[in-house]
Amino acid sequence: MRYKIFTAVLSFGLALAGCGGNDSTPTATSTRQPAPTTTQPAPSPTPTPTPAPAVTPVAETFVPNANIPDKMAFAPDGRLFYNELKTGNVRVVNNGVLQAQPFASIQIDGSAEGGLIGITFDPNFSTNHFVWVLYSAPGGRNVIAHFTDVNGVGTSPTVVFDQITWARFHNGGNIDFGSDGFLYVSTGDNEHPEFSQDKSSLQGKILRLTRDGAPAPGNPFGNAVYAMGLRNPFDFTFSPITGKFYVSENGPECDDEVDVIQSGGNYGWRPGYPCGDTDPNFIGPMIRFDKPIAPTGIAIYDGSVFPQFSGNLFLVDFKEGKLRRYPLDENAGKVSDPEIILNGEFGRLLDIAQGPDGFLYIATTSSIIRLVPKH
Ligand SMILES: [Ca+2]
Ligand SMILES: [Ca+2]
Repeated sequence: MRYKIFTAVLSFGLALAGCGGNDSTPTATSTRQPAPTTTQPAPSPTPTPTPAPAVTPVAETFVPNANIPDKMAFAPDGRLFYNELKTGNVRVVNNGVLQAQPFASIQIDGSAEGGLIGITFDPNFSTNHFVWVLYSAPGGRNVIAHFTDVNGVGTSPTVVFDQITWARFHNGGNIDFGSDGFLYVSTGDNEHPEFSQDKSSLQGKILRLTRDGAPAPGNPFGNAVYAMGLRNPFDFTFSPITGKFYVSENGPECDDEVDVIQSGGNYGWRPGYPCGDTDPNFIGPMIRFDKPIAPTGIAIYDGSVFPQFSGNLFLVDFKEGKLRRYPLDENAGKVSDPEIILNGEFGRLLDIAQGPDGFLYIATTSSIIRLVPKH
């Protein structure tokens, strides 16, 4: 079977306005000035930092047939793992080839928004070979477990945490380790906004756990909860530059958001939530969308392949199939207007991740594509 590889050429405006070049020739030439009587060294021109030229990206197919690849993660050795949302299979792409045998086949409840929803690698993967997953198990719980990677096969499944409930809708979520070595989890409110404001509920939250599934030391409320007031936080990422924590939050018929998460923060989702909320008792979003886009995957770029992307925040969405690139000022906690890189031509989008090769990988509902330099 031949795979049809297609390439969509994307148009980009050069973001190099104001590059003045190396103007090292002095131009002041007044003839009335006396010639200097002493010889002074010419002031050395201040070197003008020259931004690396922009590299035009093009989208190409990487995995042509993928079965709802809900979340992706790169292993430290460069393999791409992804979750098939509704089959419970964790799949592996090794050197560009999708492996026939799944890494793991997990028994899930894939009804409504349930399924295999989270994946990450243990920070100590090189020694313990743990691949961590979050999935909706039969019986109504979202379960965190790890498998041990033995030559591309997941062995020794071990459930670490099974106290998150899942509901047909507003199911969250993802898992990942922070630079503090603890495991973070995003959870949906299960269509109960009051859960999001209840510190004792694990729903509508960011959780922070030890590898054994205990509340991490230093958590703000003395339990597993790290941050609260969320509705349906699909994905999150830690900035590879600052470690700051960004989450994609799905609002009601308004106020899809990107939030910057801090310990003990309350992000405002609650019963009677007003669209465009500005209540100062809650932490407002860094990005807010008036109309629903259903934000999904989120990533911050620190690769060198596309110099003009450095430090930018990337967000994909389910409703419009857009890939947005935001210039991001992490210190100010602000973004500038986005550039739309993909605009629905690949259908709904689920996740985005930077590969070890510096390319950007994007999960659609039926494939994995990637942005590579145009040749
Ligand atoms: Ca909010
Ligand atoms: Ca992701």
